[in-house]
Amino acid sequence: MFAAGELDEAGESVRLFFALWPDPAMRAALAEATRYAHALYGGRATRIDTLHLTLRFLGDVAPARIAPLCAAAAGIRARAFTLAFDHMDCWRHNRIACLGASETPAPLAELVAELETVAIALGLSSQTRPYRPHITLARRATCGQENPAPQKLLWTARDFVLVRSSLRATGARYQQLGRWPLL
Ligand code: 2AM
Repeated sequence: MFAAGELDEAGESVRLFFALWPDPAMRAALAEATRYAHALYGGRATRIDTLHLTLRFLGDVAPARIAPLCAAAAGIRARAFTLAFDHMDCWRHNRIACLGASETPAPLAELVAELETVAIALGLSSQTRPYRPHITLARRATCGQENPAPQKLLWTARDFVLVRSSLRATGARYQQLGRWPLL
């Protein structure tokens, strides 16, 4: 389903994903949602500086993939869009508390499809699960019976990024490798 642990000749790999990264105003709004989710569901709140929306998780790939991924991402011509986060969710199967968007705007679906084409062209595994836009606010959450309806949060996306994730005991550390505009 995902790229399964690709290694280069030196036995190295990097964990990558494409994402939307919030601007300071959106990050502040997401910080408030995170505090709310943490108060409701407990668990480990997402560090505020790492809040994001994943577009396409690529998994562990050889470092040599970074340059062609960036070149392909630079060739994407996708439209800017506004995404409405309209509900709080707590997923029991992986204990993630998140903000969800009921509607996937057409330009977002097109961008995700373009990134899928990029991944396949580079020989990475295809994504078989349907895309569900969500922002993880807490992990190891204790999901209750009811999820409250939070205030609607609108995110206007004007660019997208390629991110490297390094897993640490204290949580993932993220490094942006490239940023490309939406039109
Ligand atoms: P999540 O927050 O729902 O776990 C970096 O790990 C980002 O990629 C996270 O936003 C994570 O989503 C997403 N992701 C998607 N599929 C993943 C997978 N199989 N393993 C780890 N992260 C994944």
